[in-house]
Amino acid sequence: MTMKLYWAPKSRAFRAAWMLEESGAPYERVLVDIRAGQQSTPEFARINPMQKVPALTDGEATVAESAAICAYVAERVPGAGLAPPMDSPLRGRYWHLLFFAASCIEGAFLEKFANVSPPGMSAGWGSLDRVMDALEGFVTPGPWVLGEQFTAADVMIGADLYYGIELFGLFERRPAFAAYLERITKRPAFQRALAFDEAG
Ligand SMILES: N[C@@H](CCC(=O)N[C@@H](CS)C(=O)NCC(=O)O)C(=O)O
Repeated sequence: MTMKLYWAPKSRAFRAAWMLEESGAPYERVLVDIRAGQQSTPEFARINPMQKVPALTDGEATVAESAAICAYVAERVPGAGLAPPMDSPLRGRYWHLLFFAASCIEGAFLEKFANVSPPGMSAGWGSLDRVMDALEGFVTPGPWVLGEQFTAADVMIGADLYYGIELFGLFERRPAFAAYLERITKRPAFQRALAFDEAG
């Protein structure tokens, strides 16, 4: 059964689209035009009650939330090697960074988009600066966030740095981020996803 990605250009669905391209698995892209309100139909709400892209169906399975989709695809296509082996101690850092992207980088985006600075002690992501400092450590020395193996965690973190720095100019372009982005953007799967993301 072919996986179906419910997707919109220039959105968080880029993470899932790039991940599927990395996996090499066949999939179908279904455009949900969020600017035209197509996420608000009852049919789509059955796939993702949040009425947001991305969402993925795989036979009877449905998955929403971009980090969950990336982790799902990594396990669904084990031959692609996009997650550390089950017995690897790097599993700890792998899950940490996937959840960090979903819960902390999202908060950093919010600070910039909404121009708010909630008290760091109660904000789950601490502050924009704390997120940026932690991220700088995660991408250093590389080449990937787990070292030699490129994984779904790089897709989440790489997509966010690309969008945050190159597309929206929200995050500071630190030298470590620029070096990581140079590696990320050279990947053929990234380039394929970017090409259809930009084409809309
Ligand atoms: N936490 C979700 C966020 C998804 C999300 O916010 N998607 C936006 C596009 S970037 C969307 O579909 N917005 C349409 C809407 O809220 O109506 C994820 O990581 O997948």
